[in-house]
Amino acid sequence: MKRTLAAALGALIAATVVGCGSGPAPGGSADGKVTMGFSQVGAESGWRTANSKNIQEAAAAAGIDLKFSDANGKQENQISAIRSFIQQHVDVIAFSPVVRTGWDAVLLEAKNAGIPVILTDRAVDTQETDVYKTFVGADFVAEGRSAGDWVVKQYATAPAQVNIVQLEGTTGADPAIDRSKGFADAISANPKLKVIASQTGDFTRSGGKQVMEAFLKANPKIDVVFAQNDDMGLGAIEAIEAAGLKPGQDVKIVAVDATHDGMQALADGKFNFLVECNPLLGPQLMDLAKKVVAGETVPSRVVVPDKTFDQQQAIAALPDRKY
Ligand code: GZL
Ligand code: ZN
Repeated sequence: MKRTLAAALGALIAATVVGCGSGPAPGGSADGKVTMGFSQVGAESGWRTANSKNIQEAAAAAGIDLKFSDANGKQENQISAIRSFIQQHVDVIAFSPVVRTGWDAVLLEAKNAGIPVILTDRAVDTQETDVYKTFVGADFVAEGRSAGDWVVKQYATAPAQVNIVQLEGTTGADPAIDRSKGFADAISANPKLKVIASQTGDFTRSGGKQVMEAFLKANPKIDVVFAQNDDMGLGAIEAIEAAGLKPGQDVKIVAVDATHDGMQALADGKFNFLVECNPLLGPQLMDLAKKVVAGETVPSRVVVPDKTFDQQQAIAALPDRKY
């Protein structure tokens, strides 16, 4: 009698253990937490550092075990980071692709390893199907258009050609391609608005400064700078002042990101208009990751809202800006 009872009890315990565990713990982490491998572009701008901080805080808040790698702006570093995440059998991989192309092979490797991928911030061009589950980030074309619309409004009654120079983001990066497109679309409304020079400043302050110095040497009259991120615009301010001109007055500046330093420049009258690009993608990313690991369907694209700021709005918003 006793033996059969013990056997039955043993079987019952075994069943419950297998039942609630539903197979091995996710991501190889013993405590059953979701493990995420995250490959970040680098630390090139104020936006990026705010984005990284937010992702790390959101992972902690969501109880997600985050393996975070900084690629220092190099695609090959992102590819090797993703490969190592696959080796580590993480539950989910998320990354912000530094450029749009060149991801097919490594995305297929993740798919064949059965590890879901989420794109955050920047998008990719790929011919492969179902190699990432979703994208969460801003609409960069709309951001470029908002910047262009501001220029169209500012110079609606301009009697002569308006000379615009453009500081482009990292060559081949989704935000650089899309912001250029949106801006060009918007300013095509007025043929007097001319982009007389356009070059990459690689989303950095030093890049923006160097390119703006060259633009100022080569072009006697520059009316407007479209900086595809604040950091390049802040570099342009230094170059404009070094040339004895007043940024925000002699040369107007419109930029994208609306990070703290950009908002301060706008409040100080050295920028003229800012289009926000929200870096606080962390909470939505972690929520999507849990859903994807649980096998739930998620939207293919989650676009975060952006706002625009003029000087008064920047002054009002600055005190409680989180980044
Ligand atoms: C935009 C992001 C861009 C920022 C830059 O979402 O990819 O990269 O605009 C950053 O500041 O370097
Ligand atoms: Zn895009």
